[in-house]
Amino acid sequence: GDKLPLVINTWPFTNATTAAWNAIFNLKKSAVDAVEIGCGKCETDQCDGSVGWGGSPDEQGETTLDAMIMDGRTHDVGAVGALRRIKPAISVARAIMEFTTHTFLVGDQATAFAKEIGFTETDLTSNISAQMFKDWRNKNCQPNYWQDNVTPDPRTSCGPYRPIQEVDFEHIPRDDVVKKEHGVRIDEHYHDTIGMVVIDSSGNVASGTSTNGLNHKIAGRVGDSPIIGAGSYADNHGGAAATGDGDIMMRFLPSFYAVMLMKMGVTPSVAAAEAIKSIIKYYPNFVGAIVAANVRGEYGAACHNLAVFKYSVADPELPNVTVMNQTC
Ligand code: SD4
Repeated sequence: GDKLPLVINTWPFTNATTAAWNAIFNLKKSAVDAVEIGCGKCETDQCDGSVGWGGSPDEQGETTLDAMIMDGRTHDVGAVGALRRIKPAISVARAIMEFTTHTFLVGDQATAFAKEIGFTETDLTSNISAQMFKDWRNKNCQPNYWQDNVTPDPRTSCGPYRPIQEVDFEHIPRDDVVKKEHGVRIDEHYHDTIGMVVIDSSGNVASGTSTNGLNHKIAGRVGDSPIIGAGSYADNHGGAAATGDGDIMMRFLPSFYAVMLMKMGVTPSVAAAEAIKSIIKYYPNFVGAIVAANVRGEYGAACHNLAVFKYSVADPELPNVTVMNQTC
């Protein structure tokens, strides 16, 4: 049967899948439009608190956003990292792609660009992120400066903070350096980052990601999600998108690798598995997952250190937007 168009995205973010499917299938919009609409839906819904505003405060309490969008037909890309005070990160990424000759803008200057072209500046803090920040400070800051009336200096008073999950210290090269660890919190209950691939009925591929990154990251930290070939990648053979510990994943460009494997004729499932394998060879404790799809409309996923990785698919052969369970 007809396997295209196709929408596939990380996690059971089915509202996002539905929005992208409606765009590509019913409204006959482009694959790039569908990715923007799908990821944008997650930003508005604040999917699991890990996409969009009001989640994952950094160690100074601020939520910042990472996003990218890629048109596999032209290899045109727009990406934004550590975006501050602007909510629709995927649309800012799209605007960078459409309205500039640049590829990747970061931080305050990305905000300035977004404002210049009409996006509204707004606080990204929610009651939830404010509380998360407060709880984290209460647990980790020595001394308890805001209660003890000590000079507030979160940079020196709060670190190094504790990992939520044990990390692989084998790979830290120098004993005399204490690495600041972020809390890797990805599991079935913390579905982090939307990564989406959309393929239209003519085989045009687009991909994108949107996330607020990791809880209590050092301010200025940019994850894998906006990095081309890490967070996602698309060309005229297929597309892939990743979720998980971005500080590790970005060292391997897993989305690029999966797409290159598909280009050489490897199935999406095997390509995804190989991309994950390339990471765990070096980082066996890595937590993450990847989805992949080719222009024939075949798709697959792979994951590591998750009980099960759920992802969402819509295509003409499935009756509805469907949540798939990938075991690791
Ligand atoms: C990041 N990959 O910023 C994202 C977040 C994520 O599970 O997917 N966490 O590292």
